[in-house]
Amino acid sequence: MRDASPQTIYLKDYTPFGYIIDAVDLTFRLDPTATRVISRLSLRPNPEASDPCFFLHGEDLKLISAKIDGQDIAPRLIEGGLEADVPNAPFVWETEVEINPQANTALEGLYMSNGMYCTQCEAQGFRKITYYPDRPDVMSVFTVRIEGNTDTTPQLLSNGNKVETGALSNSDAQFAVWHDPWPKPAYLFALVAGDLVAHQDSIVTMSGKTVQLAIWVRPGDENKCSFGMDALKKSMRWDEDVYGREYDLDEFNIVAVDDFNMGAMENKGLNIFNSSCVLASAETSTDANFERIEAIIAHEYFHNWTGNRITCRDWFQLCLKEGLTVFRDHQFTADERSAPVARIDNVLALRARQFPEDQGPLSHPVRPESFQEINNFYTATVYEKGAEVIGMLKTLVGDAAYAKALDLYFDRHDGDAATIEDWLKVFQDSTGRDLSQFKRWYSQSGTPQVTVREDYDGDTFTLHMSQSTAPSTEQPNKLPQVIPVAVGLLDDAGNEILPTQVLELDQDEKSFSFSGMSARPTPSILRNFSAPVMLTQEGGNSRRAFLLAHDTDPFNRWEAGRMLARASLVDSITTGSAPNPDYLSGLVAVLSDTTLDPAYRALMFGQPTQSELAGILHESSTAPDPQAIHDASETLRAAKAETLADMLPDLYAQNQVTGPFSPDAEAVGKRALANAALALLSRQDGGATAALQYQNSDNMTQQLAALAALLDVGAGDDHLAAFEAQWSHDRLVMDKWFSLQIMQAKPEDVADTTRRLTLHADFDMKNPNRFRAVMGALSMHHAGFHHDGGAAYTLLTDWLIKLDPLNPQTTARMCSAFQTWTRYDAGRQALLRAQLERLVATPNLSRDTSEMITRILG
Ligand code: 0A1
Ligand code: ZN
Repeated sequence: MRDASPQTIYLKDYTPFGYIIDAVDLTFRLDPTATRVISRLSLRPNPEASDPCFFLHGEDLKLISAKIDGQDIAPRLIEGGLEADVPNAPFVWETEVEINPQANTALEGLYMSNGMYCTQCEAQGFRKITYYPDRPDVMSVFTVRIEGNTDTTPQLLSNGNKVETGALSNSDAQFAVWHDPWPKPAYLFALVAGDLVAHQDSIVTMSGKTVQLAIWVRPGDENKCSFGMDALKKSMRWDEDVYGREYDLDEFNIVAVDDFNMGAMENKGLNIFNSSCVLASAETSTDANFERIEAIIAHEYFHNWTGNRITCRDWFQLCLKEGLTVFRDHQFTADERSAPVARIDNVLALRARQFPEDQGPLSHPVRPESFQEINNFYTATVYEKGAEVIGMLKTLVGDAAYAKALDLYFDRHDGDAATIEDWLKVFQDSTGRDLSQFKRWYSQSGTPQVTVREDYDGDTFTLHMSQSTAPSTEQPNKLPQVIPVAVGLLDDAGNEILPTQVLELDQDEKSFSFSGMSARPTPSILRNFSAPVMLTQEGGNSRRAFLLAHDTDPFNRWEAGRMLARASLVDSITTGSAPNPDYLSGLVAVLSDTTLDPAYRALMFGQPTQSELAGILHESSTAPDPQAIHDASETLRAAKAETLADMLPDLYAQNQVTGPFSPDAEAVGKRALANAALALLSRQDGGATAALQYQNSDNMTQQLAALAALLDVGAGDDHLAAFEAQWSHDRLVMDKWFSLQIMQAKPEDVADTTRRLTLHADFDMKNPNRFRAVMGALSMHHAGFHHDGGAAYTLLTDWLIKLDPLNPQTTARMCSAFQTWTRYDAGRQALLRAQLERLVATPNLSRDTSEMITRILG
């Protein structure tokens, strides 16, 4: 949406809408370029509102007619919508508008993807469909009639239950009527129409009701639905078992769409998925894809209660539904797969995506207090940190109290558009605990820094903890937050002498003592990553090596290895020293321990990302040198390959999975470990084992890992061509082909490789998945993106300028590639600033992109 003077919207300015909508009746007459939408709203004045102004949002709509109680009227068309004088009594409002789905490349509102009609209404897309109070606190009961061509749109889907279908007289068209009995805000509205086939199933819910389930896909994709369907059924059962939540309609539909800005959308009874987040097969999907699909299906399903039955009063409360739903999908994954592995994966994602956000110019509280474009706030802070905040609340009140509070939340707020205040009050009322300090987790931005000092007097061991959070422009003085710090104590032999306890650090400084210690214990601090903070502690590398060998907390054991690797890398980068031998020998010990889960051992192979290292150097006031970081990371990998040389062939061989492919946790773990070994093994054997694996693989996990290993050692060109020939018909697999070449390129070749790929016939900038596959890989290749001269900065900016008029949302999201620009040396900063200024000066730049760049420039 183009807007000459972007307006800032504030949480403090909330006022309720002046009218209640008792019922919404919509009729769609589908046409690719001229769809008619007839809307009939039954309204009455809202007794709780003080402002009777009747304003309806509307964007890019051609108004055909408007009526009040059947009488034609002429509403005032103003920027962003219309106004009208309406009765101070119940009345019926009707409009007919025309819209052009085919011209809608922004993928917001009603648009077309491969000949199929599809909607995306969160956050503010419904206003591109019809005039409506497009705000989440206006909830109503929707009935939707869809009329479409029988040949091109044999399937007509919307929210709720299908109540009627039929042919339209004297034409080749048909109709379907859908009724959703549950009041919902407009952002949960959905419509899909097209030539689709269904993978169908059913489930009997906890109260004995049968629900029809379907995953709708384009013909040809029907063999890629069974994994998603199983994930859906598991999610439904899990929500009954763990949260007592039952599904509430007669049917549940999922649709796969190729052109979609995000991962998926929880529209009531009709979830719409980016096809990359639902379609799965052994041949085309990696294990990581399977795991992601399972988590996203769960996430969208769980929204049925946390988001749909209880929604948000306004968009500032986004974390109310997203933080809680991410937390629930994390719990689900931990239950379905391995809890420690799931926790490590979550923390890796948090550090990779949320920490940089919190430490840079895009930092904002979990509940922001202002925005220009809400689509820019679907962030790692709202989602991932929002989930961490719920996890801390659960840790602080305990599992039983959490369960009780959630029951009260569902009882008290079912059907409401709620706030964070409502959420916290539920916990206060059910536990009696004062949560006013805890609330700062929602209002203060930034990652707290926790420092721990130790004291031992021969009997009492004391942990002196302190916390601080760097000031930000809006919040120059951050107040102490309540931080649950899970701690255990170990003796010299690694025995646990104090099992995990949760210490509450709720002041700037606080000490915790443990008496009766006959010898100085070793603390294991922040177990299971009990709070989203950065921790500084005593003990250095010898402490880390000890914990890597002995910690009884699996997260902290992994973390000790990670911190050793990190320290080794930082030393190499800053002093040129060789990789730390304690890290390498500790790794040998852990990887040889066959009692440990293969998936967990596979994670032990990992080392901090180059971008993470850049952040750490910046925090310690050193401008990161991307090439030096790259070289040190490569040297460490080479040292690992050498140190582990004797064990790699065995690790590889012992973790081969036999029998038919399955993406279950055990098989996934073994493949992850074997492929981690393969990556290093290739450095010894020049890619011979990888070439064999490539040739023999019957699944994408093996094929792609082999191809990556071959490219890594410079022996993959033929395989790359073969891969393209094999998969050129499959969009999702070709996304991998595009990304991998950039990710595996040498830093000096990254910009050229990317430029070459943008000239490939299959590079389609209008498809967000393809654009992200290429431009996302460019921006994530740390040393390549920041390579001397700034060619990659210019290339990315060129493409953002091209995409913005077509798809502002995806453009704006990609701008976060620049969020860390102030970390770098003056030369790079000047190059980056020049591109940011070129971007922001682009005529007619979207509100989305302009807000992002303005914030990034600071
Ligand atoms: N609510 C969805 C995410 C989502 C948000 C915005 C979208 O379009 C702008 C689409 C999806 C979720 O959390 O899964
Ligand atoms: Zn969500």
